Amino acid sequence: MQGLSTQNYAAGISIITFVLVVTISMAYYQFIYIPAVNEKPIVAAAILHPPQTTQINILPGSSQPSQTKNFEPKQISADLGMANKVIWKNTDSVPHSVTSDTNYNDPTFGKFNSISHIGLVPPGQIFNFTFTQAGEYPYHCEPHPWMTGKVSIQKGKF
Ligand SMILES: [Cu+2]
Repeated sequence: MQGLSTQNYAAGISIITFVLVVTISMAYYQFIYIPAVNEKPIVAAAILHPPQTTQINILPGSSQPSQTKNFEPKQISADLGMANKVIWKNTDSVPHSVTSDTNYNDPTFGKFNSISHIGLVPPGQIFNFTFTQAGEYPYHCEPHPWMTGKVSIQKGKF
């Protein structure tokens, strides 16, 4: 009798342990794993890696307030899935930033601010940012706030 009761006890513990493990696994999957996977939006490949890019040059002499031509072109427009990846090339001899006026945060690529990614853009270097949502994105240079520009992203076929 003693042996049987110990066996029943062990079987009971095993079943309870099994049920607990299954419950915890399911809870983890449903409440932790799935929300974490869904946190970043699913974005079309053409938007993440558009076939073309849009280039903006930071012109020599941009750090002079008297010079009105700095980000060139000052305003650009591009379609999602076409050329929504924008590249700023610093052709000046001093560092500049590309900083959102509105502190815009792209759901996939994060802050629209070169300082958050690479810091100031050194002379001869580039900063690129891929916009995954249609909208108007005014920006400026942090050390030289008279330097301003605007990116407009259109929905295109998306
Ligand atoms: Cu600047």
